[in-house]
Amino acid sequence: MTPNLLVLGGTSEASELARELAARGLTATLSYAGRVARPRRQPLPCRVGGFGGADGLAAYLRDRRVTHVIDATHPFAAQISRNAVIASAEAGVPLLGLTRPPWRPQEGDDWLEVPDIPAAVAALAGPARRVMLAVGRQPLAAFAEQPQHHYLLRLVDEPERPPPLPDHSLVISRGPFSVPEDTDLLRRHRISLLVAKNAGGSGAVAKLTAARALALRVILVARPPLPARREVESVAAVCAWLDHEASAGTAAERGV
Ligand code: 3Y8
Ligand code: NAP
Repeated sequence: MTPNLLVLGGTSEASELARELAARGLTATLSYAGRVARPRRQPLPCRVGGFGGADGLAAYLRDRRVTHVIDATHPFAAQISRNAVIASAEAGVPLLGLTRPPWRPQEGDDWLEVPDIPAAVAALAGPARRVMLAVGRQPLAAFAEQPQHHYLLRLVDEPERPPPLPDHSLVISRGPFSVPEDTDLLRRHRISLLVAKNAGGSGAVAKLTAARALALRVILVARPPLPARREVESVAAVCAWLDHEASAGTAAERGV
């Protein structure tokens, strides 16, 4: 059975996997939700937009005769990951998650770990401070509950309407980010508190390294729970799984 892979993308790991699959000449499609105006160019054919829930994704897998799904989406993209578990089971297509471990506190870190965005908002109660929100665009509205702060917002695209925070400044920048640029950003904006998601990985860790060096407090939002599924943490492990699948498939075709 010739592999026909679907990679659910939107992360540095997905881009690294796309390069490896293209180098191997494998038939694969990279899928984006369509959250940003100009997603990174990829060496694989891309599709952009939702599937229409788990049923829509199952239909896509059947109609396109997808042989394997690799969920390389972000740890906070819980809905698509839940849909992928349901749809791959419904369509009888093997699923593998490609993820990264959460960041763990190191010597010198001053972290307040909270379970979700509402808890991060609640933790901002108190006198006005200069706060960097490095959580993207989607969760911003929740922080309107704490309007007393000056917020530094980092977004991928210019927002269509001003964020609902009375006192804010905007930085339009997509990662991956570097420690020097994040240190300079925090210093220039006199930030005293950073809010971030525990995304893990290398693409967004610079701000935490910078915060440690500047002895800034970090409110770190824990990732949402994901359904049980087979998971790996490297592109090499994905390729090993695909090689195993291929040899198992060949053996089955030979009836051994
Ligand atoms: C559309 C596709 C690559 C992938 C790069 C990674 C690294 C840079 C760091 C900060 C944190 C944040 C945000 C972030 C990072 C990588 C990775 C990562 C965080 C792109 C991309 C898409 C998105 C969607 C976007 C979200 C937003 C989140 C910005 C491409 C650039 C904050 C997550 O405006 C919006 O609607 C933005 C939405 C989901 C979170 C949010 O809730 O707003 N990512 N990010 C994907 C799609 O359409 O399917 O253009 O490459 C991908 C990347 N973003 O190949 O180089 O792997 O983690 N993305 C967070 O971690 O908190 C920025 O500012 O420090
Ligand atoms: P989400 O909340 O888990 O998913 C919401 C809906 O968006 C899904 O049900 C699906 O729509 C669609 N969708 C999400 N990812 C998709 C993909 N890769 N391909 C096709 N459809 C997708 O997703 P999210 O948190 O908004 O993340 C969206 C994208 O941004 C993902 O690619 C993710 O990897 C990337 N990203 C997210 C974050 C983050 O902080 N959440 C950070 C970095 C990158 P249907 O139900 O219609 O199928």
